[in-house]
Amino acid sequence: MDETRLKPRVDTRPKVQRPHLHKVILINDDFTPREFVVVILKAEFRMSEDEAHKVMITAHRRGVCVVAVFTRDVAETKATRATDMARSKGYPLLFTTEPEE
Ligand code: TYC
Repeated sequence: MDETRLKPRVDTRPKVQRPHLHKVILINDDFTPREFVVVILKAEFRMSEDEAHKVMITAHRRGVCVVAVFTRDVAETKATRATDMARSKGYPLLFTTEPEE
């Protein structure tokens, strides 16, 4: 057999793409009660009391805090739902999203 002949090589690796992830960001304000922020974080982001309190206090002290990372649709839906929940109670609490690098 002629060993110098090259076998055709077919790349069989699946060309899968990782989904682009987006951060949900909690923004501080001067009016929303701390306990209400904790309630929203627990309800929409399934956080424990401790986790929710840490995220709330970080946003309170630093101005913003990353809540979690999701695919774009999920991040936008959760940020909108959480913001709307606050609006329905008359609070200016705001959740935004931004793409992760
Ligand atoms: N700063 C608010 C207060 O002192 C509490 C608060 C924390 C509001 C985090 C928004 O994202 C926030 N009542």
